[in-house]
Amino acid sequence: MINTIIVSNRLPIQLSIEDNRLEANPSVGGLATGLKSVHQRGNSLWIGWPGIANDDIPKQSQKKVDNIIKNENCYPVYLNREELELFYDGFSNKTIWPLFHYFTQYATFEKKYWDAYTAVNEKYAKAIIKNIASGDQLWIHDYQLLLVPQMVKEQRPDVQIGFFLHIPFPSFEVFRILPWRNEVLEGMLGSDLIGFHTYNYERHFLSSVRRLLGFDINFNQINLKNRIVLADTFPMGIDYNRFHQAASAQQKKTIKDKLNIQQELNKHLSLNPDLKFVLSIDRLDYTKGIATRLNVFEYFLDKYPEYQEKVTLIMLTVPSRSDVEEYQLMKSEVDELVGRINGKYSTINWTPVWYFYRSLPFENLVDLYATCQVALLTPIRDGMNLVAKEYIASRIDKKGVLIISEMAGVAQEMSEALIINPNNYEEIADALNYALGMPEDEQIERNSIMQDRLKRYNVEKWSEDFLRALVKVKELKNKYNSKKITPAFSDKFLNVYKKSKKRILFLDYDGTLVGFKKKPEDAYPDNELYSMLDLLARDRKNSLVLVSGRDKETFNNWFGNRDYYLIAEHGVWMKNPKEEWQLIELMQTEWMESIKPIIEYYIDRTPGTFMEEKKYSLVWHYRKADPELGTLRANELRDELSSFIANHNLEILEGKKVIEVKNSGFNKGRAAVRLIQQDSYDFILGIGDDWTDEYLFEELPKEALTIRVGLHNTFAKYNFESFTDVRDFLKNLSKTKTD
Ligand code: GDG
Repeated sequence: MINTIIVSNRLPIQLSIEDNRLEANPSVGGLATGLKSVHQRGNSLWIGWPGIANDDIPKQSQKKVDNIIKNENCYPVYLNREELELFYDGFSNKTIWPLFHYFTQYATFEKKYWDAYTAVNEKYAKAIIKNIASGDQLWIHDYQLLLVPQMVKEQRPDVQIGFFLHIPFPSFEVFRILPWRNEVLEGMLGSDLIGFHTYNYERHFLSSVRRLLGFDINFNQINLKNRIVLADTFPMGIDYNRFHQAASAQQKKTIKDKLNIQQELNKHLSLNPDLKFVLSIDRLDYTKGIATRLNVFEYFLDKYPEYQEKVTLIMLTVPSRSDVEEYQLMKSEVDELVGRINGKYSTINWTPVWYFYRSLPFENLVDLYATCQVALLTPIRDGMNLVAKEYIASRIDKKGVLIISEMAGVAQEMSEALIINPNNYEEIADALNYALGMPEDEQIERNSIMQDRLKRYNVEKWSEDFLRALVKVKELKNKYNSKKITPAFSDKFLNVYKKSKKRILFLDYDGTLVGFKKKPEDAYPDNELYSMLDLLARDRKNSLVLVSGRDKETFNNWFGNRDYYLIAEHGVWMKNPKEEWQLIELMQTEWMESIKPIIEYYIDRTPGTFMEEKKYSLVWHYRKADPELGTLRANELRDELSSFIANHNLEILEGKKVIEVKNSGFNKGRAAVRLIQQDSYDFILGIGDDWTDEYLFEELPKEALTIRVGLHNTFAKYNFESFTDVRDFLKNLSKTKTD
């Protein structure tokens, strides 16, 4: 049975010591509530911090604490006060949280916070290693644990690791501010699957990976040297039935059984039947836009005075991070604003804002959701915002209006809500006015669509989807791994090589024998490579062929005096050892004058790109360009060229960060076949790294040993991870004493 190990900063139970008594309560918050259902399904262990500093746990209570945690199928990571201050209040909440929510002015960058963050992430990784068994699935959550995936992967490469980020991933321009940006990305890339609430967060993440670490990205697949990581979007759902059924049960209660808050609300409604309630619920956090919301409410009462004495804003604000200075300042600001608005407008029968600064039991929350005609949720930034979903789920009669900020992830899914810009007073005031007057059938129509979706894509479905995708990544990995050359395979090939009598070795150059450099001319051969190739070429049983798209002049400078066969410009030119170059394909060149201006136009518009003019082809290089602009322009250029090439017997080759236009009908494969036909060989090897080498793999006879460098879909039979593997392999071949 596959076990799922959930890891989050906090456990779903929150321990505290009240009057010397140990209390255990369920944790509040989106993540804890959301994942509870996954955890309750069984076969799951939850690793996290139990909510109390270990210096505060009395010695005599330790056993009891351990037992409570164990009974909940949890495993504790105990943290002391200092760790909590530096790791949690510090790096997590004073660095990552503000930065990822675009509040750069609040982000602090302190080395001591970073060091503590790294050390505490190590602690979590250790706890995971201790508990994990082969075949288990690991699901790590959120911004406090960004380094854990890599820490675990290094020790347990066999374990499938999923990571989900519950907050936004900011745009590259904001993320790059972080001094430890590369370490954070590398930490996350220890995962096999990385999930985000919205496509925008995923896009920003991929863009940072591309720009900062330079990995190749194919759609949402990141090709690391030896692994593949997938990034994907999984908008988190809620436990729809729990809210819907609770709301329905509350509604059925007799008046005297109803909870106190509900009785109070009902009392007000009976005294003032026209009174409408607008609800807002959030943790007290600067990202939630609470002060702005109050200011807008004041503006609304001025702009639409007819609503005075008719609308009350019920504001439930849950205390949060009250040790952090920004939060204390915000609390004072909100207190003051509520006081000012109530002071300005209150009448004997009406208070404009009811302000609760505490957390309420679940049933009260549901009562508020079910009773308030409007939910006004205006975060400045919010990863998702589950309150919006919970509000809609709790509307038994399908009435009620949701006003939601476009800056919350949830707005991407709930397009039937009234969507506002949280900084636009006018728009919010007007939306509130519209919501309060919205005809009931319109409310029902909007909410029915949203309810259906929430019911379908609930939290269970969300977690199933994520975990299923994690299994899929494993299948993808297996597909690539099955082609990976293991030491045992390598020995087998060496043996065949040793026994063979006549061999031909086709080796691509760039990316296969040497790594990529920003300027193509810098990727020249080193002495080690020369000696190895010389050794191979000296063996009288070998024909060593370097086959490349490179221009003939460069190839001649580097290898012209060696005893190698050379194929240049994708098979236009060929040179036998000690002979002159021969043109093996007759080529037209008139087309070049028409293509050059097109490429030049792209060079002017794309900084960092340049043209390489070969005798029979033109190449546009964009390796040094901004990666996203480069890819975009490459697509545009390809489109623009396609209409031209069709009429001129030309073709476009797309290599690694290059677009090459050449005459059609010749390629590396054809050139190779020409050589093979001249003799009979009992060992044929072809190694290449990009798709122009696919011609070679396709054309070589079936019995050939074909190897592609990097993890790609390929005609080749095997894979090497990088050019260093090719070198190791060839080194072994070159040292093999043959009979
Ligand atoms: C992060 C992201 C993302 C609130 N007050 C009370 C209470 N709650 C519950 C709500 C809801 C949860 O807390 C709040 O969920 P949010 O989605 O607003 O956000 P966060 O917990 O801050 O967390 C956020 C989320 O992760 C999930 O990925 O949506 O963007 O910041 O479930 O019901 N529950 C009770 N009493 C309260 O007073 N019982």
